[in-house]
Amino acid sequence: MFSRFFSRVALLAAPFLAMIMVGCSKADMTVRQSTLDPKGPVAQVQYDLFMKTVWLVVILFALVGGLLVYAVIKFRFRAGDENKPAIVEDGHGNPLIEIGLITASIGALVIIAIPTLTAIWYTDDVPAESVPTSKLSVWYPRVEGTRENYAKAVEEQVLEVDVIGKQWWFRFEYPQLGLTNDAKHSVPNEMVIPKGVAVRINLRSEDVIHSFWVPKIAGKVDLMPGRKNHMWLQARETGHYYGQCAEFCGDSHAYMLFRVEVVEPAEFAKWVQRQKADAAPVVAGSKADKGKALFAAKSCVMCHNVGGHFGAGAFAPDLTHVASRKSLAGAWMDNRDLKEQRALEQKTNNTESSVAVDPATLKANLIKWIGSSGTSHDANGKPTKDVKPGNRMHYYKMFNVAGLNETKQTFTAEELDCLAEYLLTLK
Ligand code: HEC
Ligand SMILES: [Cu+2]
Repeated sequence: MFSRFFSRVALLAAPFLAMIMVGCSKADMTVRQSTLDPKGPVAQVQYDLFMKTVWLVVILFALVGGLLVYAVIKFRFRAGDENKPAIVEDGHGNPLIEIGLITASIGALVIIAIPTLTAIWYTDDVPAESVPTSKLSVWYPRVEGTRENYAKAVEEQVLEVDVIGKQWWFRFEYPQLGLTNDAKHSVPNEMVIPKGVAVRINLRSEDVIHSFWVPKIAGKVDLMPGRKNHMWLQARETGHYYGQCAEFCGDSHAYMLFRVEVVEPAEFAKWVQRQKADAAPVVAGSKADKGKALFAAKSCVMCHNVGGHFGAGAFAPDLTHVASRKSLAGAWMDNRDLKEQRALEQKTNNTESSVAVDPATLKANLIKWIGSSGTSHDANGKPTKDVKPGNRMHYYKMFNVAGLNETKQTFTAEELDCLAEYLLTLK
């Protein structure tokens, strides 16, 4: 009766188990955020540690489970056992076995501790702004390869990126390159880094605690208000990587994403030049020109910077190059043609390959984003769903700024069209 029950359960469970196992499959490279597909030394070290621990635990499980099964079978109840005493008299046991088990347990812990500590130190060994060569770690190279490579990387190549967490988007600044919010050149949502270069990341928050995590490259370290945290990362291959805030931070935490674009060093240099350039003038009398006027009239300038056009806003994402980015609104909205993107991913069998921005999708996203508001109501009087609940753009009330409330949901379709046309010129 029992065995029939169990075999039924097993029969039912098998397909589910198989499905779960498919989720673990390393062969499916189309998983966008996977710690099992490391693409940089920090993620690699963490992955290696994970695998070492898993194998040790599998061996222990087989050993202990095997002994248990052996004991159950060997000492099972047999015919004729009725006359034996039900409970075996308590004895002290075997001191040799006891000491042996304790020693083996300590041994297993030590075996796990060595790679764990090594990995922690490695992950934690953030390159300083300028480290004297004598202080470099000798026994674990930061850069894959030789110690010389490591020394060279630290001396010549360390790129510094400040990551600032906001509810609910990330801002990236490159202090060495003059791309900062103070200089009116900061980069929201998408961190661009050169391939193979060690990147020192300084983490700050302007409101609550957030956490920085790019599963395929590195993570995760918290961004704390009133404190600077540090981490480092390096990417082995060029591509488009998916990141996410990994610490609950309020309404739209689940929509607080970001991207890391890893490019060839030469392309990175070009990118930096483009970021430093101001927006081009718009054609007088065009839709974009009308949009630009609306940008000032509808208070957008209060919060947003557009280099060369408007320079007051420092609170919200810098829009000087908004049309060149593949994502919007904390990377929650994707500006690529997603059908094309999916096809490319399937063809190349990885999610790091990326198609370019699709202007039509970008325009639709802009209109949807600017036009939506959590305080709008549908025909039945129910609040409409916002693109990002609680976001700091549509819920102006938070700032107690007189007059800002009135700019809510008062866009005509034509106004939205003009605003979008204007933003599309900001490449
Ligand atoms: C009260 C400040 C504020 C005002 C006013 C404001 N925004 Fe925003 N805007 C934000 C914030 C904050 C975000 C980021 C929201 C998020 O991702 O959570 C944002 C995001 C955006 C984005 C997406 C940018 C990106 O790269 O992700 C666009 C485009 C944008 N706003 C356009 C506008 C336009 C057009 C106006 C005027 C109609 C406007 N904003 C007015 C605060 C403001
Ligand atoms: Cu968060």
